[in-house]
Amino acid sequence: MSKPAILMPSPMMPLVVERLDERFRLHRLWEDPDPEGWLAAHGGSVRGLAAGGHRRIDAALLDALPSLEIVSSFGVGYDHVDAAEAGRRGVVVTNTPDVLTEEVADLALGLLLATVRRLPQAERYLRAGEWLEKPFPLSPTLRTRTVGILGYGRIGKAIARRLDAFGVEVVYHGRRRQEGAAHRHYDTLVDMARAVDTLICVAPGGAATKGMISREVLRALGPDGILINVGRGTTVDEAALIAALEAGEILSAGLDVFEDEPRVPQALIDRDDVVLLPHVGSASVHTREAMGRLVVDNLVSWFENAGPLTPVPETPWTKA
Ligand code: 8YV
Repeated sequence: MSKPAILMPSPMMPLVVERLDERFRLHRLWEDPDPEGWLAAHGGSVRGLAAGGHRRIDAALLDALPSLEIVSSFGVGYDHVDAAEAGRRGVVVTNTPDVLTEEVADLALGLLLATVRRLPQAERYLRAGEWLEKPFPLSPTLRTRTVGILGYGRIGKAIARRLDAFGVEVVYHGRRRQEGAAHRHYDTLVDMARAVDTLICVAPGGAATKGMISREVLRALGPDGILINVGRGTTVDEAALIAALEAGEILSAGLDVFEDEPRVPQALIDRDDVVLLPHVGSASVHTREAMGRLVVDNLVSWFENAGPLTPVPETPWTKA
């Protein structure tokens, strides 16, 4: 039997490309001189799709792939995949949960500490020779803070566990109160923002969370407020965030994700009081390789008729 055809619309890490190449007929669409022509001629033969990068996997692309069975997406967030549309067409979507939970939680704590204690600013100060003149100014503290988590899922809980160990009070907002949760729940984001001074966003992207962290929420966080975002840039109204920082309505922000990556607004780059990272939450060799292996393993498992390993909720899998 011929190997199933797998389409890779945009570049992925070498481990994924090499392993898929061994087992499947892999087509690297981004290297094709005429991607549209290739899709028109061969789209009908594609049975699996390996999705990395942020090219949208939407109805238009699915239209070109009538025999598609599975989309195996890199990353726990899959807002670049129209999973509901895939589900309507009987196409399974998988993501890479669990393998990155602790890594992203580690990064969130690092970014929180860096932002509160102004670590990058302190390091720049030393390198500039300013320590020779006078000590670095005293920083704000984590000690008096209450942290509100938006997105109390696997990563949110891993962050909460770390904060528990740090002796910091944690609360959360989600659509529903979670049974048996160790932390207090708030029904609305704005109520939680009023009650805390530090907001950590781990929420997924997409239409449901777009712009949720609004000017109103930032104002509710208050002048000592610190926003940390390791979820998706789209969840924060970036223009409102810049305006709130400029007006002194919040103290600072630590951001790993942005609305239009890799473009970061100059107004943020110009500010010395924010900490900005290039979307590195899961970006260690160890964790990215584990994510890559899971992308491959989902496809292998599917084409061995063993079902998907980690289907997303929009395309639940029940064995026929
Ligand atoms: C990846 C992420 O950087 O898993 C996610 O949802 O945001 C990150 O781990 C991203 O998906 C890579 O494209």
